[in-house]
Amino acid sequence: MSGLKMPEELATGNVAIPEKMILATKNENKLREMREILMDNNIKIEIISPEEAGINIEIEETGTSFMENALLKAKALCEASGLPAIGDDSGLCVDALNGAPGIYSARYGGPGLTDAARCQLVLRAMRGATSRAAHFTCAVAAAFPNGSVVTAERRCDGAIAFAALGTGGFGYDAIFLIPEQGKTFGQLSPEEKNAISHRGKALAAFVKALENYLSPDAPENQGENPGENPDKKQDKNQNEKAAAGNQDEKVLETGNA
Ligand code: ITT
Repeated sequence: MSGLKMPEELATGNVAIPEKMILATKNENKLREMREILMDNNIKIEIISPEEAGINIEIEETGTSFMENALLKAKALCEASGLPAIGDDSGLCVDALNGAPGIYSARYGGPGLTDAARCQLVLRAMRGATSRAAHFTCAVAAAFPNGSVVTAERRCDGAIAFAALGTGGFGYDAIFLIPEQGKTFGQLSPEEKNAISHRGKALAAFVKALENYLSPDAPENQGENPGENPDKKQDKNQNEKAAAGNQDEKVLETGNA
């Protein structure tokens, strides 16, 4: 991957290259993983937390999908700070639990539970289940002060282990098994996890979409795989309207792997 050009190297037609972007999260683990992954992708934009930017707002996750929530977070923080902002919404979806905990992953079992207690709740709920298939999903969205958004969403397929294993990572990592490796996310090093995780894949796609958006060389700001996603047609229309001076939101990449 080529990496984003540094601000001084890049003159773009429609938007200033951000030197800093705020990541709309209060989850330190996410912030750390995001920074690691963006660094691996050669991103030259400094990622700061709301706290580091002196902003303290509560953003209600009222969306009905990961992407809706990622956009809510990014837009609210962009509005509050006046800076380009990134939102991430992610979670564990278990087939035998009809997709739960899903978008409620952070709140599964109620507030105040530890990650370990939430893992035990999932393990208990899975007793007698015939399928242990599960996936993590990560939706990432950037919102810019000019109203544009750039998005990407990816998933990582795996299975729910029969017991919590490993101490790495956070959240449900200890019970999320990668069958090909015979290890849970909790047993992988950060580099091993990032290489295959939902967040690693979503951020790699997000970086490409961001490069498209920020690069004057890109012939069309359509994101990757234009035409492969049913949403793309709509995206293209929105981009065309935006190019024609329409103030509508400009959506540059969507889609699931
Ligand atoms: P912010 O909203 O402040 O970003 P959060 O932890 O509430 O922090 P989410 O609403 O996106 O974030 O909830 C994500 C939850 O899903 C997270 O708290 C974990 O329980 C779980 N999760 C997401 N990604 C994970 C990962 O890579 N490994 C393990 N669990 C993960």
